[in-house]
Parts: sequence; C-alpha cells; structure tokens
Amino acid sequence: MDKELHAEASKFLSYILRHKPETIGLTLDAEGWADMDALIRLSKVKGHQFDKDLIRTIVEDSAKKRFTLSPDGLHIRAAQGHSSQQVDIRYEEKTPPALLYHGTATRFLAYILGEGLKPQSRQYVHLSGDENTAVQVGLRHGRPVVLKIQALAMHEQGFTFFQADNGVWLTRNVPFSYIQQ
Ligand code: HQG
Repeated sequence: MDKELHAEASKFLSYILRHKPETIGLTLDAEGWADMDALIRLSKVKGHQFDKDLIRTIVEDSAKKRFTLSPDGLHIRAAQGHSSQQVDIRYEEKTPPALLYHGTATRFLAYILGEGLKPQSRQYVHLSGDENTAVQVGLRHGRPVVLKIQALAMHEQGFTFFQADNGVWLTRNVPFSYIQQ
C-alpha cells in the first residue's frame, strides 16, 4: 500500500475509534475496544478494504502508537484522543513528572492564558513528556508554541493525571496559573 493510502486508512481508523464509530454502525465498549472482525466488515460501507494484516501494519507503523491491539489480536482501540461518549477508559492514575508540555498554536494563546487549557472536543487535555512531541502537536494547528505545565504541583494540589498506553499524559483541565509559556 502506498504511503498516502496508508495515511488515509490510519486517519479513518482514528476517526472511527476515537470519534464516530456510529457512522459505520460500530459499537465500542467503555474501554474503547472494537471487535476487529466487525470493524473490518463495517468499514467496507465506506470503501475501506481492511484485513487483519493491514490493520496490524497500520498499528505497528504508527510512530505515535495511536492504536493498541488486544493480546489475542481480536480487538483494537485508540490509545487516547477520544471524543466518543461510548468510551470512558479507566486509565491508571499516575504521578506526573515536575514538568509536562503542551503544544498549541499561537492563535489560541490569549484564550489559554486567560482560561487555562480545556479538552475542547476531546475528553482530556493532552500533554507530553518531551518538548519535541509538543512542537509536532502544535504544528497541526498553526504556528506552534510549547507551554510548560507545572504538572507535579498540580498533582500535589489534587489534580489527577493519567498516562495512555502510548505514553501520552492526560488530565481534565489545566488552570492558567500552572502554565508557563
Ligand atoms: C487548544 C494528536 C482555546 C489546544 C496529538 C489545542 C495529541 C484551547 C486545541 C492529541 C483552549 C485542541 C490531541 C482554550 C486548549 N481556548 N484553545 N481554553 N484549551 N485549546 O486536536 O492537544 O496525531 O483536540 O491547545 O498528538 O492538539 O491525532 O488537541 O491546540 O496527542 O494521534 O485547542 O491528538 O494525536 O486540539 O491533540 P486537539 P491536541 P494524533
């Protein structure tokens, strides 16, 4: 499969497994898992000819490890980034490092420095442990800017942090007082 088709297939999987499984009549369980056979069968409606090998290749090729396969290979889920109300993953709580990073675009800065970071359409605010990843995330939205989040201080004040299967850090919101530009 050429690179472009591969990227398109990966985007489609992200859309279905994070946001709108109902558009192909797929149901996710509360932990975000989809049945592989059902996903393959129902994706045909939108013209996607998946098979298990292709899905496995997409999972393995994702540098961000966007998707997780169940150990028996029968189920797949997106590791993070959900907006679907079908999904409410019980992520394990974890103490964060002193600093975490959030990549955004300069055009959002005034709002963020006023009201803090909000999950917007997703369930959580997404943070990374390294600055480079945050730059890449910011680039998706425009001219990137990396915000430093006083994560450990937040945690000490009772804010909860989680880490997804792929290492991305999640929290429900970040008040502006914990954000440094
Ligand atoms: C911004 C990607 C105005 C926020 C990444 C971000 C990540 C505000 C945008 C994952 C705001 C939401 C998530 C406020 C936050 N006012 N704007 N108060 N608070 N924002 O895409 O974090 O490549 O929903 O800064 O790697 O960019 O898809 O979130 O710019 O892990 O696998 O609102 O998605 O992964 O944008 O990205 P998004 P995100 P994938």
